[in-house]
Amino acid sequence: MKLSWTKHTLAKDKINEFEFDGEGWGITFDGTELMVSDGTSQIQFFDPATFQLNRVISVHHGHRRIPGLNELEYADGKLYANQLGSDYIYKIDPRDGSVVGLIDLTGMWPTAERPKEGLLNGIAVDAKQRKIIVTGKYCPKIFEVQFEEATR
Ligand SMILES: [Ca+2]
Repeated sequence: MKLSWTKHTLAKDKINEFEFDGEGWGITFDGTELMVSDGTSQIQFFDPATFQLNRVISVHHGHRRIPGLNELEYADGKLYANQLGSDYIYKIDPRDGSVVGLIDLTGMWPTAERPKEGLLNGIAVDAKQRKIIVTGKYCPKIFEVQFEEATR
């Protein structure tokens, strides 16, 4: 898997690239490290300047690992990840991989309205506004989900 990116979303010149073993499913940035998912329960943390693998966490709730982690978003000290095959978004402590919250979107986009390949794998988090914006593959809608709880 080769990742490359541009300095700005509108820029055309690639500024860097690196290769790593495995698959790249989701990526986000906490201001210090790049966090990359590969469809398992693991999240890899890379230094964005050297692309050195700093550490790996295994996302878990108690003793149970959470597989299928896909799209990632970082906000307000927490990592958010949707899980392939469910309508869950896990809220994760990126320090140790422990699950600290679950956003259950079951029923928001009813199965009967979905194409076979449809899944909720597009997320953006606005922790300050306590909102999550969700869409997905073949999803004709964008949902705005308001948290009731604080995100801390
Ligand atoms: Ca996103």
